[in-house]
Formats: sequence, structure tokens, C-alpha cells
Amino acid sequence: MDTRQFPEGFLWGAATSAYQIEGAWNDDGKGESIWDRFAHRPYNILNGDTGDMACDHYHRMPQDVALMKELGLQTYRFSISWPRVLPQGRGAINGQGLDFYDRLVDNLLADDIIPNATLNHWDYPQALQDAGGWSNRDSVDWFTDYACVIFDRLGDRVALWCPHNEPWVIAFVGYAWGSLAPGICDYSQAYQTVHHLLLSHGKTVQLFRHGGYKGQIGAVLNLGHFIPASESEADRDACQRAYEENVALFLDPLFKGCYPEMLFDWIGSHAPRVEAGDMALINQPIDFLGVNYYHTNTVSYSLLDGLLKVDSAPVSAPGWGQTEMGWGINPPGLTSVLLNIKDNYDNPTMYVTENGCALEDAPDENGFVTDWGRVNFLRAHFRAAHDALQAGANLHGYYVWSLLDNFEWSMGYRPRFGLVNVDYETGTRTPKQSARWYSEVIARNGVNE
Ligand code: IFM
Repeated sequence: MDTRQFPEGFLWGAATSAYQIEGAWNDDGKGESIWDRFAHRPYNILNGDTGDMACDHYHRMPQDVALMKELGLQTYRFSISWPRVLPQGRGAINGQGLDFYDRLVDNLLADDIIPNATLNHWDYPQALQDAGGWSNRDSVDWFTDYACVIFDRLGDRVALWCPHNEPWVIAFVGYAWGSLAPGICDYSQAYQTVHHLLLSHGKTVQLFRHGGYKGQIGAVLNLGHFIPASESEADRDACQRAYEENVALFLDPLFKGCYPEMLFDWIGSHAPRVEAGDMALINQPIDFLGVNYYHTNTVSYSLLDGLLKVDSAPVSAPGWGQTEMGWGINPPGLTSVLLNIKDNYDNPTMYVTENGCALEDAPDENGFVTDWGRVNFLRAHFRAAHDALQAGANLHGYYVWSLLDNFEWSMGYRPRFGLVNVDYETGTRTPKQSARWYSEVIARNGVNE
């Protein structure tokens, strides 16, 4: 069988985030995060689940790193819990929290696994939320002070850094729709949050450069592919608005130093307050762009649908169906996303920093999950990434979401995204069929045609 070979040095890894796997929500001096607060309130999470225990990674980290080694991962993308390190979000440092990440990085390096660290994967300190959260401009300095604490401790060993994971989700799902923490429903705050997240990104990149740390720093965005539902002008305009709010709202300021005009005309007074010098600060050169790809959607004009007046429907490539999340499966959408960045944003160094699927996994009596569905999903997306590479996209690596089954935010523990099955009663980890298959892909640096 023919193999599609990836370029030499292409990095294969897996990703997780702190709140979704660590547990130990109030151990060893950790402060409360907005996700602790949100999950502890009734009716916010399916089945009343919380991240209090999650995969107990905080206590099982060495075994989890050993598992990564066993699977042959070359790189691991994780996030740092801000309130574990700074319980009040600023001020006093919690040494035990910082030590945990220090040990994690050392364990990874001892096993030749390249650390890729995200500073903010949503578990923002509750104390700072009480002071206004991301819609307060002071949040920029709160964040960069925290970033410097982390750089000073880990900046000699971490190869790849990302300030924020998926700022669109934080701003819109957290501050406009209210369905994720902090549960606010206010479009003006959401757009202001976008601006402050971008500003804090830019200032962090600047401080990172001035600090002379060894690694590289980039940005991680959730980028979908959008297709007009019809050729009508109304649907094409609606699609453009959806594209601009989800994609250009982040890529334009990061790479071009401006916000998308059509969108800002449309949202009017919801547009954020931007001060002199802000756009230049956001538009710092970055070393790479991380692409989290899950969705392709058709978009139509919809009179009664919210601020943008758009409705969208998931797209699946022929024969693919949907994941357990009700998400479409469209591997060619990943090729389109990568080529759009190549063609319109100067082809930066890119990584797929997340891609994966939740399926109805059924463990056998030994806890083994024969998940050929996940194998097929990943194989098709790896081929789609390879198509983009062949068309000239500057892609350097791929992180599967996720290493472990974990806490999937408002859906709790029901969706299972892991390459590794987690028995939440016992904490036992059992690599699934997909993990075994992924090990072979990594070993060959290639995927079957
Ligand atoms: O679990 C999330 C992750 O935290 C961010 N990106 C999407 C994943 C699947 O929903």
C-alpha cells in the first residue's frame, strides 16, 4: 500500500488542557478558577459533572508522560492553570503550583518529548473575574505579569509557547452566549474581550522577545471553513460575516494590524474601544500559527438569528456522518483552512494544534476500545493536511485532540475525545486502537494512501 510521507522533522503529538485533565481543583494552594465556579453551579454542566477530579493528572503526571513516551509522541501540548500558579491571579506565587509544571517539563524532556505550553486555556482566575475579567483593560497587564512568571521559570526549556487557546470561544461562547464560563451574555463585552485577548497576546510576544527566551511563540485559533448555503447575495454576505467574526477577526489583526471592516460596520456600537498603538502591538511578528480544526459549516442569512443574522449547518463529506458532538466531519475543510492562511496571510509556519473527534467508544471487558471510527477520522484528516502540504502550506506538525478522554466543558465527561481511554472510577488509562495506529503513523512519519 502506498504511503503518504510527511516532511522530515514533521512533529506528531497530542494535546490536553489543565482544567480538562488535572483535577486537584483546590490542592496545594491552587486558587479558584472561573471554571471551578461555573461547574460548581447547578445546571451548567451535563449531569452536574465538574473538573474537580478530572483525569487526576495532577497526581498521575509521571505515568501520563511515560504513556506518551510509550506511544511515541514527539511533542505534547498542555496548558498551565493560571490560578494554580497565582491563586489570586496576581500577587503571591504558589510555589507548589509552579513546581508541578517545572516537573512536567523536565519529565517531558527526559523522554525526548517537546513541550508546547499554552498560558490560557480558559481557566481564568475567579479573583480577576470579580475585578472585571477580560472586558477590563487591566486584564492585559494581569495576563502579561503572569506570563512573565511562567517565562522566568520555564523559558529555558519550553520550545513552543501560545498565550491563549481559541480566543473566539472565550469571547463569544463565554461572554456573548454565556454557555461557557464566565457565563456572560453581552456582545459589547465579548468584542472588548477579543481586543484585550489580542492586546495581551501582542504584549506577551513583545515581552517574550525582550526576555531572550529560547523557544518560539505563536497564536492558537479555532478556525473553521465556511461555505455560503446558496449563491444568493444574502447568503454570501451572511457567510462573509460569519467568516469575519470567526476567522478574520483574529487573523487580520495578528497578521495585518487591522480589524475586518465589513464586520465592524455591521456590529456598530458593539465594536471594541481601541487605543492608539494597540493595533501595532497586536501585529507583532509571531513564530507560528496554531490551527484548531473541527468544523465546516454552510451559512445562510437568517432574519431572526442574533447580531449577525446568520444561521449555520454542519457539513460532512459524503459518507462521513457526524461525531458524538453532532459535529460534521469534513476533512477537505482542513485543507481549505490551511490554504486560506497560506494564500491570504503570507504562509506562516503552521501547526495543526488540535483535531480529533468524540465517538461512542465502547470498552471491552479489559477496557480496550476498538475505535476504527477514530482511526478513519484521523487518517482522513492527516491526508487532508498532506494535501495542503503538497499545495505549498507551511505546515510543521499535528497535535491530536486529545491524549486522554477528559472533561469536555459543558458536556462533562460524556464525550470521549481521547486516544487513551480513561476509566473515571479507577483512573486506569488504556490506549485505544487509535493510539496504537497513531504510534505507527508517527514511526513511519506517514499515513496510508
Ligand atoms: O475540548 C476542546 C478544547 O478544550 C478546545 N478545542 C476544542 C476541544 C473539543 O471541543
